[in-house]
Order: sequence, then C-alpha cells, then structure tokens
Amino acid sequence: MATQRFDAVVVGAGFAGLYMIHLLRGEGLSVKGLERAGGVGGTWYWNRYPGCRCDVESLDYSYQFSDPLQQEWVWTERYSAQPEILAYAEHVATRFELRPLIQFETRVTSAHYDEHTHRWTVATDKGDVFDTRFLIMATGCLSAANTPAFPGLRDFKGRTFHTGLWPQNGVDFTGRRVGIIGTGSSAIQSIPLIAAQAADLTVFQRTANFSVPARNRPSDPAAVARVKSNYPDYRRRARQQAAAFGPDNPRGLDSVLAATPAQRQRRFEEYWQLGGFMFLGAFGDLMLNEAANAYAADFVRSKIREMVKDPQTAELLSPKGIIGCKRLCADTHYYETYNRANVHLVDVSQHPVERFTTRGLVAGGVEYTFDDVVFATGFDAMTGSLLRMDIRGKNGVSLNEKWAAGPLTYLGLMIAGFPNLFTMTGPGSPSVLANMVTGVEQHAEYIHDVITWLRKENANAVEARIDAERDWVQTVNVRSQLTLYPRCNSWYLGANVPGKPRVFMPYIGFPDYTAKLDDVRAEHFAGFELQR
Ligand code: N01
Repeated sequence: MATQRFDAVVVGAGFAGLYMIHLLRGEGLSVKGLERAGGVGGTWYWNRYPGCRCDVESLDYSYQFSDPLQQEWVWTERYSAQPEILAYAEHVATRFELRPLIQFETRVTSAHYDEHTHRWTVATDKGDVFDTRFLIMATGCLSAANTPAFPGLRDFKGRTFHTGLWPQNGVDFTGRRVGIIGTGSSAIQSIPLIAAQAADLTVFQRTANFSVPARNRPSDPAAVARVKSNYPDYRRRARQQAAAFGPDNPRGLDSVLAATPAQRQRRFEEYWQLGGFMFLGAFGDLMLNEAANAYAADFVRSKIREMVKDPQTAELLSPKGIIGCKRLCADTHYYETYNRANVHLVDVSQHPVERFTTRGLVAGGVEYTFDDVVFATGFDAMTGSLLRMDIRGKNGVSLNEKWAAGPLTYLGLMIAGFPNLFTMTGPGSPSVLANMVTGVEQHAEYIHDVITWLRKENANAVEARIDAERDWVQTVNVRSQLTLYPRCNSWYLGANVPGKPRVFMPYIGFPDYTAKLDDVRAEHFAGFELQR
C-alpha cells in the first residue's frame, strides 16, 4: 500500500480524538484519524454492558468548546447512560463533519520516529502506512481491556464477555447461569441488571469495593435552564474544582475529626442522600487523613449492613480499606441485589480463581459451572493502550523500554526522546481524577497551541526536555504522597495488572495543573524545546 502523508495523525476517535481532529483541521493541517472501533465514541463505544452510565453528571460530562452545541444538546438524565453518551459523540462527529477524516476499524500497530526527517511512520493492522509530522495519541486511559490469563480459559465451552469489549447488539442472559469476575465500577453497575435477567448469577469477589447510591433521575428542567442561562460561567467555576465538575455541589470544608458523633452522622446521611461522588465531599479531610477517612468508611459499612439481609454476605461485601482510594463506585441497587435468591457471592480473596474448565471455573478447589462468564476485570489503565503499540522514538528507543519502571512524561503531554508525539490525558495529567471531557478539551487546546508555536517559529519538531520531565514526574509523585491515594492496590497505581510497575499515574488537582500549563505557556513553553 502506498504511504499516505499527513501533517497530523490522531489515534482514537473518542472525545479526545474528535476534538483534536476538529482543532487541527481548523488550523489548516491535513489530519487523519485512526480508530480501531467501527464508530466514534471511544470508551462509550466499547462499554455497552447493561447498566453502563457515567458517574459525572451530564451537564458537566460534555464538551464546552462550542456554546451552540452545549445549548442545543438535551441530556435526559442526571447521569447519562452509555447509549445517550454514544449518541452525543455521534452527533458531534456529524455536526462538525469529522467522520470523513477518520478511518475506522483500523488499529495502529507501530509508530517509529525518524530524527532526520522529524517525522513519524505509522503502520496499521490493515497494512496502511502513514507518514506524519505530528502524532497525537488520543487512545484513552481505560481502553486496554485486562483479561487475566486464567489457565484453561480456551477450554471453556460457554460464552465469555469483557465489560469493556461488550457486543454491539447486547447480550441476552435470560434463563442462563452466569458467573461474573470482579467487583469494580463495571461489575457494580451491571450486576443488578444481569441478576434481574439471568436464571442465576455468581459473583467472584477478590476485593470488596465501596459504592454509594448514584441516585440517578430524570434531568431537572429548572436546574438545566439555570446552568444553560450562563453555561460559560458554570464551566469556568467547574474548572476551579479539584476534579473539574460540580461547581454548585455542596462541600463540607471542615474536619470530620472536629464533629460530634451526631453531627457526623447527620452530615454523612445528608451527603449519602445527595448521591454519587458528592459523598466524599461531606467533610474537607476525608481523602487527606486516614482517621478522618475511617469515619466515612464506617458509615458506608453500616449502610451495607442495613441493605444486605444476610449478615455473612454483608460482611463479605464490606470493604476493609480506605474509601475513595480505589475509585469510588456509584450504583443503583447494587447491595440490595444480594438479597435476591438467584445471586451468590463467592469470596476469592484467599482462594483465587485457579483455572477454567470446559464447564466453568475452579476457585478454592470447587468447580462452578456456567453458561456464560463475564469478565469485569478492568483495564491496563493509562499506559496499556500506548504500550500495546510498538512506539519508537529517537535512536529507536521503544516506549516500553523508556517506561519500564513506570510512565515518564512532561505534563502528561509529551515524552522526552519522542518528539512531535503527544499523549492526550496521559499519565502525569489529572485525566482519570478529573472530568475527562474537560481534561481532553484542555489537552487538545494545549497541543494545538504547542503546534501553532512550533509552526510560527518555523521549527521541525518539539520535544519535552529530559530535566523538565524528571521534575514533573517528581512533582506528580510528591503530590500523590500527600494524599491517601497510594495506600491501596488500585489501577491508578497499576496494581491490578501483574508485573506492572507500581507508580501513581494521575496528577491530583485540576486547578493547579491548569495553573502550571498557563505558567509554561507564559514562559514560551518552558520545558519544551524546538528542533530546527
Ligand atoms: O475495573 P476495576 P472496572 N481474579 O479495575 C477484579 C471506570 N468506569 O472496569 O480489586 C479475581 O475497577 C478486581 O479485583 P481487585 C472507572 O474509572 C467508570 O470495574 O483487583 N478478580 C476488581 O474487582 C473505574 O474505576 C464507570 O482485587 C479479579 C475488578 O476485577 C474504571 O473504569 C463505570 C482478577 C476490576 O475492577 C475501571 O472499572 C465503569 C482476578 N484475577 C468503569 N483480576 C462509570 O462512569 C481483576 N479482578 C460509573
């Protein structure tokens, strides 16, 4: 196949890729989008499992770059379900005429940099070769599905599904005996719906997870009208929040340690009723201090005991550690589902899932037989989608070598030794700890600005300086150590994937990150260097 030449190749057509393509085309660059899926939407294309919905409210989890777009789109629920978010991504692709620039069902297999031409050669599984100056990885933080390598998996005669790679047309579990492995967000959302349909559902839980009721409901027209009457101001205030959403949400700034037992109980109850992530905003120190956090964790455990009738099951479902250390889950009737006669919980914390057989799986020496097994086993987060490609920078050094001890980036945007390669919401940026749509817009605009600067300066390439990268990685680490986040085996640390280096990957605090980007820009993109 003949090599095709572009100014920019954007890998991924989720929220990040769509806006990046739009911006670069607007700058007059020739742009090619490459997407492994059959359509746009990224994570919302793949995660079609029952119950899949966002845990950031719809009015926040949407683009802000176009006021007509944010005014015209109607979200029907407080927390949008996957089909509506996918429809929104499709609408954006249509409205901004992005599809003609994107090649679907095409997976990038390798990307190699040539320091003489300052260009990247990108190859795909379809045999295409692209020659591009800029390569932008809009590949998502949670898009490399993780299926543990259970022995015998291939022998299993039933159907298997991964929540993150769900079949396009859904799955009918009516009358079937289903097993599900995992109890993270995807499992917690899908279990109530699978249980309602299947004949029998067995949940294999390795670590109990904290979940709070989402309290999803239809959108409130008055609240929507209020936000839309001054959306730019709402967005501006949202960007000042630690996670870039919910500027009007109540937040307790005082310490739980200073509250009386009655005050604590009242406040936790009030925030529990609000639903979703707001619960962790009940007091100001819940994520900063282990003793403070324990009060919130105890409160949720007491709720689990109220909701789950069988005391032994309630005990197994009660998480032991720090609430919010692993990503907090938001559910609709998750715990109550265990009161159903057709739902069984198997604790695999001490006796892991050992292997699969033709009929099911073996855990703790017992064989469980199933028609279907669902893997709700998560993702090789933040780095997986990049490291599954063969990416090579200067001197042929591979990204796998460079990141052998954990990801190294400057601002989560660029990697020293990999000129003209940009990572959107990469490790070292707030990414998964903030509103992802706001994060991708911020990165798309910043990458656009860096490229505009390079072109104005008539340079051939831009690269993160190694010292800037080293300092930034250190900053990200130090910041995480000030919180409770590093104290559990979360995917933020890569702990869910055997052999992955244990490094806290996201940067905590959207407003400080924004301030840093602004400072860098004001100092003529300090830390980035141009090559001519
Ligand atoms: O994945 P997870 P997820 N044997 O990694 C278990 C976003 N998201 O897809 O905790 C047995 O959280 C594993 O056990 P353990 C959100 O950011 C958002 O659910 O490692 N079990 C865990 O229970 C979320 O955090 C939304 O001990 C095994 C589960 O599998 C992120 O995606 C909805 C195992 C994996 O949980 C990932 O969520 C869905 C093994 N060998 C997802 N290997 C919303 O917006 C793994 N597990 C609401």
